[in-house]
Amino acid sequence: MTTHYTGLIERYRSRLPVGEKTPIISLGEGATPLIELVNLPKRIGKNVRLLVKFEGLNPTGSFKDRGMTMAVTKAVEAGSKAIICASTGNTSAAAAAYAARAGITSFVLIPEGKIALGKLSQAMMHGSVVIQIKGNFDAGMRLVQEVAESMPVTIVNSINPFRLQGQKTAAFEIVEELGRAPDFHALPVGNAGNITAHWIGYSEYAGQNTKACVFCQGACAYQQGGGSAKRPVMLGYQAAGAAPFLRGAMVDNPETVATAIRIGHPMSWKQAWTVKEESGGWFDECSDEEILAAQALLARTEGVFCEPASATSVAGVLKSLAQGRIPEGATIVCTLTGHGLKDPDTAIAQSTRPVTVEASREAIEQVITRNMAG
Ligand code: AN7
Repeated sequence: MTTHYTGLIERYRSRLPVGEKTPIISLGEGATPLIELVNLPKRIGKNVRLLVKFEGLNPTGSFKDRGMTMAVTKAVEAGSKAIICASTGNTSAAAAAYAARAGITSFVLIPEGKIALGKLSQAMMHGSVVIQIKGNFDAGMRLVQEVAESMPVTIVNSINPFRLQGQKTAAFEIVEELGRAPDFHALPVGNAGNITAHWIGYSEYAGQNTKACVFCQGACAYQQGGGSAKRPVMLGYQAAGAAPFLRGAMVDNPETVATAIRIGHPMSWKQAWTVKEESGGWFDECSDEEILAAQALLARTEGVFCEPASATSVAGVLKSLAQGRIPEGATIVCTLTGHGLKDPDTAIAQSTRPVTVEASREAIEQVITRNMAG
């Protein structure tokens, strides 16, 4: 028996819109670790089970690979020779890599100067046609939709419904690993595609309907749980400067250090409100300071390095725990959407600078003595 893992489409084939002849484009995405946090709950003095789903360990370093394997697979199946997306960075990295794998062209629109260095390097290295626009993600998204009307390019942003189909598999993995759905599931929210995809995944697994699924509008749930299995309460956390779900309206000039979620006009606006309603969840916002503090806390107390946007899920949960909105005893999963290496500039800016010394034994010993506890 072979144990070679070949990606989430093969693993969840029966639950995804692929056929026998579909040419699967995969880089071995999915099957990311669900890490139980051991130090952080003690540190905040809360009796909770807190786990992080580290999506930064996907092939291009973010959860976008789950959606991109499906979107590019379906684009190739349909005979498309080029894909296009607007991106705050991670979608462009994934699109570039999967297009390279498929041997097709990728065009990515990114906001000039506002995407993290690692993500830019990925899109460039994979040979994408990188188009920097003098505008933000929302402007790029509008342009992509306009251009795709007249040009032979397939949009691979999350308005492409195959994206959410791929991303829903993260929820399958969590239920399979925990043996049940968590009580709460927290995610950073930008376009709100991922929170919607997770809800679709949890709903399918529980054999329950959801109106958030654009394919079926609530009619195609898998009936495996007999319609009775539990689903989590879904929590969506936004950066305060880019929080349309908190304002209850689109935001025209979003700003945040978490550039991945610097989005003011979310594409899955309606679906995300449905997720909130159906799950009994909520949206909340975190300041840039809270986001960076959570990122550093994860890195320094748990050894987990995620990018700033990803830490928003943990920052939000810390806030909701402090407020008593999440009760003690709860099992909570936070999605860490992307790897910390994506954004080295932000990591370095908030960390202690390295010391520079002579290349001598004495100098090193001095540094050790100075830094030993006690
Ligand atoms: C690390 O790459 O929209 O709420 O263009 O990169 O599903 O949009 C990125 C989004 C969270 C938000 N965390 O997810 C893009 C892009 C990270 C991200 C989100 C993104 P959605």
